[in-house]
Amino acid sequence: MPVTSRFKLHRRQQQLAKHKRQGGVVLIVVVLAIVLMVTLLAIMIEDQHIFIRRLGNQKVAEQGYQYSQGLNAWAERVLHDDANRTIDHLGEKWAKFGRPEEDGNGEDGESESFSLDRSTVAAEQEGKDEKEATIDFGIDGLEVSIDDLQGRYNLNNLAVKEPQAANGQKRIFLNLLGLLEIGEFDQRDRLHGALVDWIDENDLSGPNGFESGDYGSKRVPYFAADQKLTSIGELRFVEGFTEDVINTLRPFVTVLPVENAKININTTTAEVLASLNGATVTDTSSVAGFLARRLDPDFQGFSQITDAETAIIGASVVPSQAIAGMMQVNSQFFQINAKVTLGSSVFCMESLVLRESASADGGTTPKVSVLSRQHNTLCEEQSPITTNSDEDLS
Ligand SMILES: [Ca+2]
Ligand SMILES: [Ca+2]
Repeated sequence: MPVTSRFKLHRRQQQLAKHKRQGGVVLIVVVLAIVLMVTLLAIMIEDQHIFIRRLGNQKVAEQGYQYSQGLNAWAERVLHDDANRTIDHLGEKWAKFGRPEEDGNGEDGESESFSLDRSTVAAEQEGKDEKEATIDFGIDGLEVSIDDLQGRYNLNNLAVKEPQAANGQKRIFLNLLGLLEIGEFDQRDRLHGALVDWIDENDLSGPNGFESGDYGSKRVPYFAADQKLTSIGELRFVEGFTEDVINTLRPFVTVLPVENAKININTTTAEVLASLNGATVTDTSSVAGFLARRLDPDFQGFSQITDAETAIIGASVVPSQAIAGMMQVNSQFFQINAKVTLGSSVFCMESLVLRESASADGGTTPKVSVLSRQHNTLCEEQSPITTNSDEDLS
């Protein structure tokens, strides 16, 4: 074979080998590119899922908020339309609003009007057998109720500065702790001292007090609020107020933006009413007996406080009087509780509202105004005391 041909053959063999190598590299590149694409695609799909989920959550939160707003507006209207603002009792429409009536057998009856499915009602009214088509709003449950906050003791009353009034509030608070069996004698004094120091504007520790200097030496230091409480939950920061203490107190106390809130004897409990005694209270039976009059089906609300004063005097073994100026027969502060259930999500809203009494000159009826609002996505239980039933008093 001539030299030229051998050289050509050798060159072709080299080119073939080169092509083979290049083919291998291309294959690896293609495989890598496919792997990369699949990975990117998987990440994009995952991102898309998260995005869709987030959109869903936002929609539920927004829907829950809007429905809660609607329930609030409805409840405000019910409070506004209460014909008699001089007497407020548990037989009135606002107190029954959203709460199922008992059917006489001790079992809950139908709730008044919370179904959006009007077809059954319409069919019954028109004697039709067939159900009409209904719109699915995607709502599993709408719950709303109104609590009278003046059935509870306002902890911010302890902020009052005038010495005689402050002593009266201290007596009420200690009586309430005693009746609820919270702590021993000296522990109750410490709870009172710590709470007063938490609320008062100064930084001087009072008797049994606990001020910013004391909170500052804790492992995680903080300052005392030195202002009125804004929520019951804030008590967790006050020295001595353990979870047990707070949970026991919760149904009987409230925090209102005033320091002179009176108790409505038409909606309160025996424990709170008996606490309004100038001496140490030992027995709530006289007060419970008085409040049992509310069970009368024809009860129209107590219109004056003299009998309540007599019952309170009977709650103490030593001669004593009811704390002056702490009772009334109507209320200005209410709480509207709204709960919306959308599938597996719940949305709760609690609004503190002020409804002023109508002026004596018969001028325009003051409207109901929202003072504060809390969204509670965990829907923690806020056990109300102003229920329809007074059974626990009997
Ligand atoms: Ca009323
Ligand atoms: Ca203080």
